[in-house]
Amino acid sequence: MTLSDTAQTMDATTDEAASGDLTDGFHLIIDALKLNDLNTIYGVPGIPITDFGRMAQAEGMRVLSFRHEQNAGNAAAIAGYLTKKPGICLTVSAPGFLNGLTALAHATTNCWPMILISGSSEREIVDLQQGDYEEMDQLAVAKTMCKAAFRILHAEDIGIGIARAIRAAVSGRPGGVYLDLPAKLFGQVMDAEAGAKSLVKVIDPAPAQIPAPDAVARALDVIKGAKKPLIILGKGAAYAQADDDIRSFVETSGIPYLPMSMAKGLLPDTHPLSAGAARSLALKESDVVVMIGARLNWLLSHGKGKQWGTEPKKFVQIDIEPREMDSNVEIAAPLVGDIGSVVSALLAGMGNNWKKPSEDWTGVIRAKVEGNVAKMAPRLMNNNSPMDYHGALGRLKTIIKERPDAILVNEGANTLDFARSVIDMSKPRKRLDVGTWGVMGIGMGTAIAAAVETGHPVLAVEGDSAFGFSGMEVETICRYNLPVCVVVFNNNGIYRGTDVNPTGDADPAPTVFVPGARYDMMMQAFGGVGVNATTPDDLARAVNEAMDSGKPTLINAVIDPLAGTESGRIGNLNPQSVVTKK
Ligand code: OXT
Ligand code: ADP
Ligand code: MG
Repeated sequence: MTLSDTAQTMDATTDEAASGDLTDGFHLIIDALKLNDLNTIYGVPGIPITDFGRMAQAEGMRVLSFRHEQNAGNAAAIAGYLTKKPGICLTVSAPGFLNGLTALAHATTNCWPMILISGSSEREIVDLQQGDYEEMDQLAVAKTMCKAAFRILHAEDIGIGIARAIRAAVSGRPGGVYLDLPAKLFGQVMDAEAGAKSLVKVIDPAPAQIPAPDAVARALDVIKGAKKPLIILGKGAAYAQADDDIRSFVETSGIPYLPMSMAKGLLPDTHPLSAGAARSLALKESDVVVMIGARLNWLLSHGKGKQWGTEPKKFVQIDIEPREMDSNVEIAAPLVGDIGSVVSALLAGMGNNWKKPSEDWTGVIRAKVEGNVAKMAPRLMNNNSPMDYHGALGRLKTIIKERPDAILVNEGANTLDFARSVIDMSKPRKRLDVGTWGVMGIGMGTAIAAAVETGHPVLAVEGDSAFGFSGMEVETICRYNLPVCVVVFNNNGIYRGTDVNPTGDADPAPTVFVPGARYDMMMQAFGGVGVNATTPDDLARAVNEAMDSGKPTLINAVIDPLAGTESGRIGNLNPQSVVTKK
């Protein structure tokens, strides 16, 4: 079908719909999304959803086309995190669906609301496995990867189907939902008035979940009994958008807090109660730990072992998901409910005369924080060329401090781990990174959605390997003229760019890339600004210029290939054997 044929079909469809007589699947889906205030679609066009995308744009939705579905999916996932509404990703059947599925699983793993909508091929042919175009039983495949999966077969079910997908994504523990839309559904026609009546506006999609009063009293008792309490804030706390109550809880309780990576900025990292720069000490020495929207998974060594020291621990855990309790260790005081309701109930129960922890504890944490910060400070001032991580990140730390509304996207190994501890965040939900899976490839999709959803400038700090997973989306950034500045920390490889092939063959070692690559030229190819920076001062100048102008920019930051370490801070997770020869 040519473009003009398509336009004619669209006109005909629009005319009929406008006449008040008939509507169709295309329009019912658009109307159902808009009715529920879902106005942005991230996706990749193709059979059978090309016209749907065109019509959605014509009907006033923002439709952002990507170069690969995984990046569109990552955009939708982070849109869900930032807005508490499901981010929408739209793909074609089989391969497009599978490309989007990684992101759907990523959203589910991180507890972010997202809906992956994929067109699918003829049910009759797919189910008999007769070899249709892009044949796949997508619903069956998706079911294992997300929170819920639905298929809509009839136009009159579109309203209820989309309502069900929205509620499944955002209620309780948020997550990813798959919605299967067979090609035939789009063209199905029904009476327009009946169609309008069939749409559902979801009422109170994520109802408050009030904690039981005895659970609140139990938790306060446990906290009162602590000598060395610690609060751990996770990205669930950031997602909940209960920022004022969380800050009041920390300050009223006087308890030091440790932010997990994406919870940085919920309170400013420079807050006197932040234990971020005394992480090891705080985990080891604490006796009562209050978890708020964080899981005791690998990122917290499952709540046990060397990292947690020998001091006996009691855990208080606030989470909307009851099954999270006792997942790794015993939880002495489970508080099941939404973070906003639970924290305000705790605050009410604490009253005005709450006894703060003694200076013996908070003073030790404070001293460690100040010591670690002072130790790092001189390293951040260096102007070495080639750059090391500290010299480069020291400049970016200042830039983010001066621009507290900017959003920092961050992925890589060393690039991720150094940036997390060097760059202070001062506002909630401004640091977006690899999340629970430590997945590479979130960079450009995340940067695009952050710019689109918030309108704020975005600084994406990317390892050269990490960037490669979504690098083609710089064209998307240019196409939509988004205020995104990408800094590629180019150390010629994964972790370090110095490995050699021990056999002496011509093939390079598996972790090594083309040395001296010029990623800045990729941005120039699409009309954006590209800069090659070899000193921290050059880097600072180029980033400031990009953040001021809002022009799509990519800075190739030349980093010493020797500067990093294997796997950054998590090298201990690499399997070892006494037999292995390196
Ligand atoms: O208290 P102590 O003394 O312990 O000190 C701590 C803090 O107190 C202190 N600190 C501070 N000091 C001073 N000042 C300040 N402000 C301050 N703040 C903190 O610093 C230390 C460290 O603090 P931190 O970081 O909070 O603590 P710690 O102990 O590190 O915390 C533990 C963790 C586990 C919570 C933390 O490390 C963490 O969150 N880690 C996340 C790790 C992660 O997710 N990594 C990404 C995955 S790595 C690997 O898998 C990669 N791959 C494989 C691959 C992946 N992932 N995905 C896919 C789809 N395919 C393949 C690949 C390919 S990484 C990678 C590419 C890598 O190459 P790149 O080129 O992209 O990147 P480069 O490495 O740069 O080359
Ligand atoms: P981090 O990686 O920062 O430690 P996790 O992703 O492991 O954080 O944990 C987030 C937790 O927050 C999940 O267990 C999730 O169920 C929970 N959560 C998400 N939103 C809410 C909410 N509104 N109220 C309570 N808990 C929530
Ligand atoms: Mg690298």
